[in-house]
Parts: sequence; C-alpha cells; structure tokens
Amino acid sequence: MSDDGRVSRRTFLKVGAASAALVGTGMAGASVTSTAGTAAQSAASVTVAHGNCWDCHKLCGQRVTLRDGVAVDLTGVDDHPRGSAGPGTPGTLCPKGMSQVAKAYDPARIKRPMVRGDDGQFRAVSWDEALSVAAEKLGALAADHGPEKLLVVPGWETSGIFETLFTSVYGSPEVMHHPIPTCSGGFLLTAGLMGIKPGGQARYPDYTNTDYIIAWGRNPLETFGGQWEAKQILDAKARGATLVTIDPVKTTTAQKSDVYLPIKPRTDGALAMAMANVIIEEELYDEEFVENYTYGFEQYRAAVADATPEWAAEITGLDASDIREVAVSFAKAAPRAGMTSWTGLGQYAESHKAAQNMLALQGLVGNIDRPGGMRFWKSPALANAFKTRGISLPENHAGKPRVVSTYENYTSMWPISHQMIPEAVSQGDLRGAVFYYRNPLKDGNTRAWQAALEAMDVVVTIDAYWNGVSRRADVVLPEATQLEKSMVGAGGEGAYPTTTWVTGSKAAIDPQWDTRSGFDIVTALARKMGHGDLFPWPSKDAFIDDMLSAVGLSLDELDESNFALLDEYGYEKWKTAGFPTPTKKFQFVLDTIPPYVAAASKAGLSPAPEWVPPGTFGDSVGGDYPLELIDVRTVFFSHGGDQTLQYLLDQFAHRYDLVGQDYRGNYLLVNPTDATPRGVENGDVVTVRAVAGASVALMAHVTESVRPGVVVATPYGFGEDSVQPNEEGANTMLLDTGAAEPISGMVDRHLAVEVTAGGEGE
Ligand SMILES: Nc1nc2c(c(=O)[nH]1)N[C@H]1C(S)=C(S)[C@@H](COP(=O)(O)OP(=O)(O)OC[C@H]3O[C@@H](n4cnc5c(=O)[nH]c(N)nc54)[C@H](O)[C@@H]3O)O[C@H]1N2
Ligand SMILES: Nc1nc2c(c(=O)[nH]1)N[C@H]1C(S)=C(S)[C@@H](COP(=O)(O)OP(=O)(O)OC[C@H]3O[C@@H](n4cnc5c(=O)[nH]c(N)nc54)[C@H](O)[C@@H]3O)O[C@H]1N2
Ligand code: SF4
Ligand SMILES: [Mo]
Repeated sequence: MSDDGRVSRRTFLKVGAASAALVGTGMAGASVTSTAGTAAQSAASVTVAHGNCWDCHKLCGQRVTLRDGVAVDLTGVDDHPRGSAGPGTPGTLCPKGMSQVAKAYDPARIKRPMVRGDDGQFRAVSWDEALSVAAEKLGALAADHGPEKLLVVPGWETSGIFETLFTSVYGSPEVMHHPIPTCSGGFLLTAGLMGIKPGGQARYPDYTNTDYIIAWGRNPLETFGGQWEAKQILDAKARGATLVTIDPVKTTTAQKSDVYLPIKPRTDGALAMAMANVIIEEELYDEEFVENYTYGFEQYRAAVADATPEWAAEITGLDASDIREVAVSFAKAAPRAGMTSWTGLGQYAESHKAAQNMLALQGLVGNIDRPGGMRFWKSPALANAFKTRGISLPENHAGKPRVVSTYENYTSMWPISHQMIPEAVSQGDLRGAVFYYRNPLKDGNTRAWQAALEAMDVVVTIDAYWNGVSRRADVVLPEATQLEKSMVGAGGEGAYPTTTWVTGSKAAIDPQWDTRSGFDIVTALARKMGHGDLFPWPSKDAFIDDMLSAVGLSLDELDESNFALLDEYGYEKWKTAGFPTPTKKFQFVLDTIPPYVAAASKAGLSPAPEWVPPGTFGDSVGGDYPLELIDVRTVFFSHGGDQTLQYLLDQFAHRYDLVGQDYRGNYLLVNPTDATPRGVENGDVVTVRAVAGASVALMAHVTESVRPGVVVATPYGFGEDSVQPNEEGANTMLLDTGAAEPISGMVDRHLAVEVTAGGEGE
C-alpha cells in the first residue's frame, strides 16, 4: 500500500527552522531541542508533519514533530478554523489533542487482528485470515437470513466507505447512526423538524458577532466542538457579551457566566415557555420575522399564555425575577443573541418538547441566521469520490423492508433507536452487527445490549481498543489511530463565520504494530467480499484527492498548509431559500409533518409547544429513589475513547482533588445536602442503585457544584465494558433498562436512584 514511505514524503525542515517555529508558538518541545544531540544529527532526523485531531472528531490542526520517524511532540496550527479563534490567532490543542502521541504508541491498543475460535478464545491471525473469516461469516449471514439482518454501526469513520460497503453493496438498510438516537435526539431531531437543520446550525451561534450567549444544557468551555468555540466564547465575553448558563450543575461554563440559573433537571420546557410568555407580553418579539417567516404563531401564543414566570419558578426551582430578566435581556439583545444547546436538552425522555419550546424562542426573537444570532453554517461541497471515478453503486439496501423500523411498540420517527436493538435481536430480526469506532455498551440499556451481542451469529468490529464490543466480537480488525492515517474534513462551523474551509493532512507516522487505517481495512474487506471493483483506490490519499477535486486541491497541497479558506457566504439564507420544512417557514407548530403527527399522537403529545413534566416518559424521582442521576463529560476525555491514557486520568483526578487515591475511575458528584445524611464523604466509594434494581459503585466527590437532589457521574465511558484494562469506575448505563424519548427514540439518561455509602455495586 502507499502507506510505505509516507514519512519520506513529509516536508523536511532544517532543525533550526523547526525549533524556531515551535518556539514561536510558545511550545518549544524539550523533545526537539534538549535531546537532539549535535545539530548535524538533528538536521538529519527531525521532521515536521501535519495532522488533524480526531479525538473528539473536530479536526483541530496539529503540527507533529517527528524524530527518526517517531512522533515526539504536537502543537496547534495558527489561524486554523477549528483549533484557533480565527485569523491572526494561535493554534493550540486541548488536553485530549495533546495526548495523541501517547495514543498512537499506547500499549493498551489492539495490536493485531484477532479471530474467535470454536473454543471461544481469541487467537491472533494474519490480516488475510481475519478478513477471510469476516467475509465468510458476513456472507453466510446474508445467504442464510438476508443482508437486512445485519445491523450497521458506522461510528467516527471519516470517508463513509464502511457504511457504503454494508448498505449499498452488502445490502442492509438497518443503520444506527448517531447523533440522533444516542447523542441528543430529543434536541437535534426536533431542531430539524422546526427548520433548523440538525447539525452545527442548532449548536453554535455566531460567536464572533454576538452580544448575548445562553449555554442551555451545554458546557462549551469543557465540551467545545473544537477549541475555536471555547476561545470565541471567552473573546465574546471579553468584548462585553453576556454569558448565561442554564444547568443543574455549576459547570466550568457556569462558573465563568454572568448569570447562572441552576435549573431542576428536565424542567427546561417550562422555563422556555415562561420566557416566551414574557417576550410576547412585553412585545419584545420580532413581529416582522414572525409574520413573514414563521408558521403557527397564534397556537404558540395560546400555548404560553398562562405560562408566567411565577408558574415556571415553581417547576424549575428558579426565581421568577431571574426568568423575567433573562427573557427580556435575551429578546432585547436579539438578533445579536444566540443559544447553544446539545445534550442537556437532548438526553431525557421528555426532551423533545423541552427542545421545541426552547427552539421556538429563536423564531420569536428572529435571531436565526443573522449576525450574532444562530448561524446557518455552510460547508463547501467536496466531490463524491465514487462519482468522480464513474462508479455506480448497486444500492442493494434501497427498498428493503426495514424490519426494525416497523416495530409497533416504538413511536419513534427515527428508523432505529439504540434502545430497541436488543429486542430486535431477541426477536430474530437482527442476527449480526458490524461496528466501526463505536461502543454502544456505555450508551444505554447495557445489560440487554450485552446479551444481544452475545446472541448474535456474527459480530465484526474495527476498533483500536478492547471494549465491550471488541471483547465480544468474532472478528476484531485493529485500527490505526489518528496520527497514523490521512484525514480530511470541511466546514462549516468554526472560527470563520462567513467563509467555507477545508482541512486535511497525510498520515504523520505509519500504522503501529500490525494495525491498518480504517480505509485500508474496509477496502481490503470489500475485496475479500468480492467487491474490490467498487473500491479501486490504492489508498485513502487517492480517495481524498478525488474528494478534493471539487475544490481544485490535492491532499499534497492541503497537507502543506493543513487548511484552506474557500468561499464567502452571507446571512439570512432563509430569505431566498426558505426553511427546510413543508411550509418553507420556521415552524413553531409541527402539524404539517404527517409522520410527526402520527408519532406525537401515539405518544399523547400535541404538535404545538406544551409543557411535559418529568416522569411522563422517563423515571419519576421520589420515594425510595429520591435522587436524579445524570452523566456529563469533561475536557479530559472524549466519550469512552481515551480512558487508557495516564496523563488524562491523572489530570482528571487532579481536578477532583483525588490524586492521592488509588482509583482512576469516574466520580459521582454529590451535594453536601445529600451526602451528609447518607454518611458519604469526599473520596468514599458509594453504591448507586436504580429503580430497575441494578447497582454500580464509584467514588464520590462531595461538592456544592451540583443542585441538591441531583447526582452526576462524570464522565461516562468508565467501568464495565470500557476501554480501561481494569474497567475501573462505573458504567452507569448498567442501571438503565431502555426508556426512550418517544419521538426520536433517543436514550433516556436521567435515572431515579438512591446512593448509599460503601461500594456494593453488583
Ligand atoms: N452514558 C452516556 N453515554 C453516552 C453519552 C452520554 O452523555 N452518557 N453520550 C453519547 C454521545 S453524545 C455520543 S456522540 C456517543 C459517542 O460514543 P462512541 O461513538 O461509542 O464513542 P467513543 O466511546 O469515543 O468511541 C467508541 C470506541 O472507539 C474506540 N476507539 C478509540 N479510538 C479509536 C480509533 O482511533 N479507531 C477506532 N476504530 N476505534 C477507536 C474505543 O474502543 C471506544 O470504546 O456516546 C453516547 N453515549
Ligand atoms: N471533552 C469532550 N468534549 C466533547 C465530547 C466529549 O466526549 N468530551 N463529546 C462531543 C459530543 S459528541 C457531544 S454530543 C458534545 C456534548 O456537549 P455538551 O452538551 O456540552 O456536553 P455535556 O457535558 O453532556 O453537557 C450537557 C450539560 O447539560 C446539563 N444537563 C443535564 N441535564 C439537564 C437538564 O435536564 N436541563 C439542563 N438545562 N441541563 C442539563 C449537564 O449538567 C451538562 O452540564 O460534546 C462534544 N465535545
Ligand atoms: S477539541 Fe481537542 S480533542 Fe477535539 S479535535 Fe480539537 S484538539 Fe482534538
Ligand atoms: Mo454526541
């Protein structure tokens, strides 16, 4: 493969230049200068390459310093659309990004292909054998039961060819994408229905121009979608913009906010209705926008007529005066006012209406795709590499009955809910699965998922680590990590609000041990399955070249600079294009969408904004289970993808003052009001027991930063079935039994629990 000799294709820099560049970024690596020996030796051995960080999948630019072909240091790329605050600003990497050298050489990685033998044990095999076994097992499944019995789980793949192989070519229509059913379906699906395309549109305001930012169920100073976001929020604040956080946890973002509303979980829908009530009563809404570009205003107005701040104060636990103040300030700042939301309004069973009520505020104040408001980001169109080569794909999945999507007892508009897969497996509707870079065992309904994976005829996974899926798979195809593979991406949301861009880089180092890039694995598997002619690219570099042909670039050219700025675009695109809804308007009310009307009426919901109290679809908190468990992330980990890396584990322990503990799992944040009567002290191991009867144990961190009545597992991605070799900490989704948000099928991650001192988790 063309992987050979990648290092020799890099731009060689004289060591003097390399060191100067690193000093310039304030990140001069001791690794480059102090251990380099003589200048002559260094000049021969030190090279610099580019990379694009894929740890949280936002592509921040990386400068990779290599010594004798070994990556030794990473810094950011100045002006990068995801890794800097924009033109004239330095590029950096967050702690996860800085850890990519450690990840590349992490001894915990899966080092060679593995196949499970008849005795149930894994054995290391050659690539040829592993791919033959995978092709043979997948072929047998299709021949015996039909390709539609295969669940396709494309995770963080970068080229799309994994999904193409198993849908269009192999012929399965059953694809479980995220973000909808596992990430934040309640929020993103709802945004799409109302006219805000689910994606960056709903998540990232136009920070460069904004005067008012509400982080609503979001913690962007810790979970930024690329570092540009955190940097631009802080820049906006420095410029005088107001930052408001609405969150039951006093997060890093809340701590830096001008206004913090410590809302009771799952009551966002009531707060949003009360804000609308104030904005309409005080005539602070954008009449012109509402009149010309929205649908359903009269019904919306009627729905919020009685939703006073006093009414919402009772429900949310907030002060009526604070609610009124935020409503008025937000509306007055509009259109230069934006809201960022993501999982806080997307991961509970009642979150669809909460999101609808919240998103409706944007139609009301008319901040959509206007400077400083919500931004309809635009990406450049890269070419479809198959079309570039004149390859017509067979589309074997088209028209296949989607067995799983027709389950009577699921209301969801989304074809597949993560929560229903185990049932489909037990009914025989799914008999196998292929995974790429995904671990659904931390996502929800975990006990049932474990059984489902074990019951399947065939499980094949492309993964870098041993986790709950790879440990249960029949064939494990070990993937190279990000520095070892070529990358491309384009946007869109990022530091440049009016310019499209593309970023990309060639592999900085060769795949380690006997691993391969995902692209090389999928094309080799396609050849084994007899479809090599449909995947003719000799390498991912050639595939990327085909994609880039539409913007007149090659990967070689892009790699030199790591990113390129492309076309300018403007605001208010809805003025000419309309909104992507049946009425072409922003829809407060969703009664024009027949599949929605059917799903909503089945769930007993109105198509208009309305208040849906906690417990309607998810757990009711109270009685023997008086605490509400949620889980959140931290800047140190991306989901469950890097919990083996010591630097990140240590930094994380440091944050919670638990460095001295012989424990590197996740923590349960508990308010002293809840900890004291339970005899729980900081650093104690506690047991969390849920309505379903299951329990897990993890270490408590007692803190005022969570609302009384709420306990927070931070972060998820630890414990049973995680990538940590000793599976330390708790996988709190072992407590979940499969409730879902009924419209999107989204996993419900708000659970009623009790906490007791001592670690008796089952
Ligand atoms: N409990 C709980 N669960 C959640 C969430 C939550 O808030 N709480 N959030 C959800 C959200 S928003 C999302 S988007 C999903 C994301 O969930 P996933 O897509 O599953 O993400 P990860 O856990 O990062 O990655 C899955 C696996 O990828 C493997 N991996 C790591 N690096 C590489 C690599 O370079 N190549 C390959 N092939 N594999 C690699 C690791 O084994 C890891 O277990 O999680 C969801 N799950
Ligand atoms: N460091 C890091 N960054 C990431 C990721 C990562 O794993 N690690 N993952 C990426 C992905 S795929 C995603 S989806 C995003 C998610 O980005 P965020 O949505 O910012 O992620 P969370 O930390 O889950 O923050 C959600 C917040 O909602 C709050 N919350 C929980 N329940 C409620 C509620 O009922 N009401 C309100 N108002 N708030 C509530 C939580 O306390 C938490 O602070 O992060 C992305 N960035
Ligand atoms: S934000 Fe951090 S982890 Fe995410 S892509 Fe950028 S450097 Fe990597
Ligand atoms: Mo996500």
